[in-house]
Amino acid sequence: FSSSDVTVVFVLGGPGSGKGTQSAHLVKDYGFTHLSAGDLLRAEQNRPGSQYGDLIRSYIRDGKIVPMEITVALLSNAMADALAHRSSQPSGASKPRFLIDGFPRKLDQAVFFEDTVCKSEFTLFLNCPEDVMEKRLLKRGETSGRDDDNAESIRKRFRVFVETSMPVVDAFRKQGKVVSVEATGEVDEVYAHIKEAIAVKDI
Ligand code: UP5
Ligand code: MG
Repeated sequence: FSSSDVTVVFVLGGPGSGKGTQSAHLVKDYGFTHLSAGDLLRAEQNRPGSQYGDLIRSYIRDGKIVPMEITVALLSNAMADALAHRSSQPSGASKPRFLIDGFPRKLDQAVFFEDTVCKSEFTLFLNCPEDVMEKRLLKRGETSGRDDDNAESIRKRFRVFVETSMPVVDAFRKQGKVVSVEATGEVDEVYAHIKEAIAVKDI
């Protein structure tokens, strides 16, 4: 994909910072196609006949980052699918826009994706302290059925986020490509901050 044909915005932030929740709002107001790397991996994990099911399950439970070949293939297939659907519709004139949530989680993934799939326009970073995120995830864990919404997996996810994924945000920040938003308040309050912060962006 060429960034002259599609717009890619990454949504990054710690586990439970609200990436999925806020992406849903952005889809409604800006017509983004939302692609959650974690959701795509969970779908692949549960797809009958997938050769990666067991691998993905064990990586996610341990909060480890799944080898990027798998994740990037899932993402670029989902982008191609969305574009194929779109071209059969009498679409508007604007470029297709993708919100890619929870990816890239490692520096080499960021470089690989931008070199081989598409350059990102910017990264929306949801900044949230661990105690707030932990509370949200434990609460969700009461009903989510997610293998990684338990105290031990959450601890591992936080560590991987700090050690491995924050460097991605820092690298994009050095390129002047990060919009950072405080993600601690109520959902609507955080969303209002996001809208304000991205108003200056050409999307
Ligand atoms: N909630 C949200 N916002 C709130 C607010 N403002 N106030 C109060 N509550 C709020 O929100 C989490 C919970 O908090 C929900 O119950 C929500 O209602 C509430 P959500 O919007 O789901 O937050 P999100 O940041 O999306 O949290 P998520 O748990 O999805 O983050 P993770 O980054 O941990 O999960 P993800 O699915 O992206 O990845 C899971 C695993 O997949 C990774 O650990 C890794 O093992 C693997 N993975 C890869 O290997 N590679 C990838 O590229 C991606 C994932
Ligand atoms: Mg999510």
